[in-house]
Amino acid sequence: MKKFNGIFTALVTPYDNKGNISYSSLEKLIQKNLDEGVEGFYLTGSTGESYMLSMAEREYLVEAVMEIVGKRAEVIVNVGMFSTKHSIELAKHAEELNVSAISSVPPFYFSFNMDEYVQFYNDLADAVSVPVIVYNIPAMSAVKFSMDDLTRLLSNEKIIGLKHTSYDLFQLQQLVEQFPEKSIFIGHDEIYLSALSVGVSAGIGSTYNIMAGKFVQLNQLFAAGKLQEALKIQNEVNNVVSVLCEVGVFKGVKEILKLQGIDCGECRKPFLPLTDEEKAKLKKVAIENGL
Ligand code: NAY
Repeated sequence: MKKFNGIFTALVTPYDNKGNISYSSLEKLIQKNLDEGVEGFYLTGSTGESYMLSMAEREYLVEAVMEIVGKRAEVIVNVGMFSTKHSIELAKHAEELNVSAISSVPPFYFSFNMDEYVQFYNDLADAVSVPVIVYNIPAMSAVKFSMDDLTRLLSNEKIIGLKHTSYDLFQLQQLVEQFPEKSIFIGHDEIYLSALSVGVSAGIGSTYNIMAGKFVQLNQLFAAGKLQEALKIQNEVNNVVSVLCEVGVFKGVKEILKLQGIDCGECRKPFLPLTDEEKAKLKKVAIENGL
């Protein structure tokens, strides 16, 4: 069974000045992340504004990223949609492009029962030969998986892992302990070091776009047992995350990327542009924390 380790940047979707996906900014963003040592990319997740992209744009983005990345890194694609049919369509498209794995949020808007969610993931796994990763994000999907539910899901051997975008460290520890062969990703950057302490060895995050190097460093320091130094880095990360959460994470990440020389445009409406005051706060915290 394939097991993923390391840092996976949940890419923002860069737009040009007409609001279309910008290939040239995507190239710069990918190169920056590779230079900082990431293992791979997570596409069309929350950070990638997936639910504000059309199906065609989601497919184009995967095509563009695969062309740019080549064999230099792993690529995981979120194919979450409202129905199984459309998720399978995106999954098949991603499979044709030879992505490393697909991932999916549980179908949302309508509330389904647990048998329906489990069937959704099994259908997805049956439809493609690439591995499947469950995207657990209760705050956005409003679907809360218990350990029993996750055990049912992970009993399918084609479901090789889970992206845990939750602050529940107890559930995270149980997952890592009970499923050592599966890839368990931490999806909250502000508890990255805590996740390492319960045995996690992979992460998917939005703030990696602007500071992947700090997470690579956290892995190295943790492996070397230098916990005080690791905590110092995590605290720097969290100074930035706390301002990002205040102004809106994806808008804020794009603003800091602009300061770093990569113009990704603004997040799509209904997100509103940042105010000058918010931009100034971001600039200050970025400088103070070495970005
Ligand atoms: C996604 O799909 O892009 C992700 O889930 C990436 C992980 C991010 N979670 C969310 C909900 O966006 O990086 C985190 C998050 O932005 C960060 O920890 C701040 O809370």
